[in-house]
Amino acid sequence: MPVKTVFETKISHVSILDENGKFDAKLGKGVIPDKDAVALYEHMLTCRHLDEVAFKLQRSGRMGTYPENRGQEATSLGAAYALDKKDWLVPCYRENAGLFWRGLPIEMILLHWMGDERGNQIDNELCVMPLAIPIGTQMLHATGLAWAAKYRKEKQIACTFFGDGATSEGDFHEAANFAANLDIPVIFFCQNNGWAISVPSKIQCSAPTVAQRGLAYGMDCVQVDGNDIFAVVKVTRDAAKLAREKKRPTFIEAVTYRLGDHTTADDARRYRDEKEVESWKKKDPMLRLEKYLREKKLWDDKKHEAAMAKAKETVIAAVKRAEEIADPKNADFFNSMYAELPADLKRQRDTMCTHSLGLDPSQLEGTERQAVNSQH
Ligand SMILES: Cc1ncc(C[n+]2csc(CCOP(=O)(O)OP(=O)(O)O)c2C)c(N)n1
Ligand SMILES: [Mg+2]
Repeated sequence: MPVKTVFETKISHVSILDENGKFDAKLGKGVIPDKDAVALYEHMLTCRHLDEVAFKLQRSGRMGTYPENRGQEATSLGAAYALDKKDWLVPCYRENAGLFWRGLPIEMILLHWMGDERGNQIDNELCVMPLAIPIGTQMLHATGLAWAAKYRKEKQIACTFFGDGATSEGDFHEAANFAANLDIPVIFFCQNNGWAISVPSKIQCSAPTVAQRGLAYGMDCVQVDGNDIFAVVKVTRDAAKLAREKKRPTFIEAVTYRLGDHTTADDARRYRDEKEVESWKKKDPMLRLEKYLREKKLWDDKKHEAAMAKAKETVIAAVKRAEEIADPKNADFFNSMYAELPADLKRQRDTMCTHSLGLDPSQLEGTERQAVNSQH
């Protein structure tokens, strides 16, 4: 019995606007109309300015940890632009551009990183899930949301964002297996930014592409230049069509780079070569889009100045709104946890006697409890 090949495959890499500003007219035809390209660039300017401001807020003690998005703006933005307003966006924590495009108010993200849970209480109409800090959990949530939509015979699909590192989590493999085998209309959008904090993606995944991790589960897989918003829009549209019409999941690997530190709690100079960062600065998604717009006479210095002024105004106003919201009460963190609070937690809330405040509620009895009650 001769040895025969039972399976062979290839992974396509899609690029339309390359790092030198060269545009593939055939592949890129009609992907983003001029007016929208300008709006998307203006949006990126605001997001990048927010990064600068958030960094300063953290350094001056006005915000907790913050993860810069710098360099990755084209990924979530391209995807959010390509999807329908009713499709679920299920993020991790570096998708500001896509979430704001959908309509999430900037102050919600600021509140989140200021440690205020109300930043996660997102208007249901936006179809945006709260940021997921535990790596990988959101892929299961997205699969469940898309499964529910299919069950209800709705057109809605889900798109979940995660990093290269997250594809090593069990949650990814469970979600991918479930989605592929049960025909679930979900897009797995991986942002391969080269690093999972200090772990390079080459160590994280020894296969030549991260995309092929999805292949193992039998779903369509594609790699895209994640710093090329045209290509991101195209592959997301294709994936959305497949999800809507055939109820099939797609794995998109968007190759990008985080130009900043992992978060404000990190110093990337300790583990990565400055030369690598410099080489990626040349591939910045904003640089090439700006070049494209200028060549088409859709952008000039005057427009840039006006857009920057507007971006600054927008960000300052959002910071003001976030900082003006009164601090939450201690008891509030019990309120959004359960539909009906269990008796022991209710007792903790009502007496404000909790382990997290350094008080042991089990030690609290009779008159002592009344004393604590009267203090609050
Ligand atoms: C379950 C879990 N394990 C570990 C961490 C700590 N942690 C935070 S970010 C991160 C790296 C994630 O890398 P990647 O998925 O590539 O995302 P990136 O930040 O590069 O976008 C880790 C290990 C966490 N938040 N959750
Ligand atoms: Mg990463």
